[in-house]
Amino acid sequence: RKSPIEILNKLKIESPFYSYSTGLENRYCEETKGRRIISPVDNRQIGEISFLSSEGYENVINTAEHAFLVWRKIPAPGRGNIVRQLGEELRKEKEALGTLISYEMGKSLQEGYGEVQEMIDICEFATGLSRQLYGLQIQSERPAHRLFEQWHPLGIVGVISAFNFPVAVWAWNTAIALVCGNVCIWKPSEKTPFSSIVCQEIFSRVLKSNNLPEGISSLIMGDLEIGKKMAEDSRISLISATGSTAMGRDVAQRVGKRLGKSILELGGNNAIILSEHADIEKALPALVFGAIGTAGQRCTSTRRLIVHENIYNKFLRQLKNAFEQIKIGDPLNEENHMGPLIDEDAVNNYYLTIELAKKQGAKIISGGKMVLVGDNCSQCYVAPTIIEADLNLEIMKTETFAPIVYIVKYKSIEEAIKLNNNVPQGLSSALFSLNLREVEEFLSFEGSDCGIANINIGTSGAEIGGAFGGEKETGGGRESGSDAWKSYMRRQTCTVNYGTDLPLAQGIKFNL
Ligand code: UN1
Repeated sequence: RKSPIEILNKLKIESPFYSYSTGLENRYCEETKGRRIISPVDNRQIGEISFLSSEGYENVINTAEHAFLVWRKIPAPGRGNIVRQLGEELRKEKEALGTLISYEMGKSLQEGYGEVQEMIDICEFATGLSRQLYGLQIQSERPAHRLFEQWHPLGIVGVISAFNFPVAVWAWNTAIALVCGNVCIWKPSEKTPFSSIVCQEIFSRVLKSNNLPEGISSLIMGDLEIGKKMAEDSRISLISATGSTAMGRDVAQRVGKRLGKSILELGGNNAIILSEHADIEKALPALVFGAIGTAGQRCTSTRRLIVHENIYNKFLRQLKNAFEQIKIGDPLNEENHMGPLIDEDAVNNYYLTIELAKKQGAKIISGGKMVLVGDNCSQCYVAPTIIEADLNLEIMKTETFAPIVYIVKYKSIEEAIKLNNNVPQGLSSALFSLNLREVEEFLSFEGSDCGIANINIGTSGAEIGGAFGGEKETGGGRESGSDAWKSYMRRQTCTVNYGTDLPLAQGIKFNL
């Protein structure tokens, strides 16, 4: 197996848009404001990146504006053909890129591969979509008039993505935005820059071989200051931002001030309701994967378990047992279920949350401590944690990006739904039950208030074909499949009068 450092060394990229070093060559020096990128897996330095200067930023915007004029002229199926090629290149690099994601971010190798697969899938979806950007024909109230809707590209789309899905979220946005005729500027998380550099490199290969300008897709390295700059920049028509609710609130205000468009995909606080009518054996792995997958750092991670009182005690024993079987360690070793948290700040948040829960009267059933997994590993490995909670536990309402799950008891399905909805966030939710009545109640308008509502599967691991996003503090945006593409285009309502008279709508008479 190639080491992730070797994969990086293979890619000697010279671009005006970012500078980086592989750690071995140390080409980094452009600016004082940069950072060392350390793998949470083994504490080794992967490389160093430097942030883009203001001059560099202007360069990126100008290049993107130019590229837009070329790109929008290509018919949508032609743009789809380019996105198809991106998907094909990603398929070739699935193993290498998946390994790098796992090493840089700390998710399990299987999840690293899964993330690349998600990118390939969305490229295929977008390729098909490029022939289906349908408008609507509307019946006009006036004779000899044709009324219809059509969709045009917006211009520059800014994508701000988070460390937990360092590349898939970029692909959901970029593949769709591109077939819609936009060009994209991507600001990835500064915690996982190398996975994004590889994607940029792969895509520039595709663009070059088709004689297309690089500015169709640009990469910006920077911290939140550059994110703010993008949010305030009226040359960027749409900002699609994924991250914390605090970040989204800030982005929304900056974009709102200039009346720009935004798609926000923010925090989740996702619950699974486990009914007494559930097939518990099937539910258990879904529940455990939801809680500990990506070390609890997905926005769709299962954070709350709402369990029927009749099965509560037995289930809690099973869950505790399952949690204690979780193998924690190097995520590149496929025997392990769970890797590290992203960094020491994340570990501190894990402890802080557990301390707060205790202070607020909750009981730690399992976990709650750091795990030492060997000499060559980092200090970022923690034990998956079960916290038995009172219905009113305050800390349960906040999202902590860590493998912590709260468990509470319920009596009636109505009460369980109320608990599900009783948090500020509204991303994903699930009910395990074989009882038709409660299933339909959960899915009805009186049921879950989340953007995603699942039956007999967990809260995480959504397919790309559906629209992805959530309500309330999750931000309300939708990305990925279904008709989410409409947010990446501008709608135009057109009325054509092909008659010889000029009748006015609403029957208004106006004679000159
Ligand atoms: C995220 O955590 O920001 O549904 C995205 C899922 C993944 C995407 C998560 N497909 O868990």
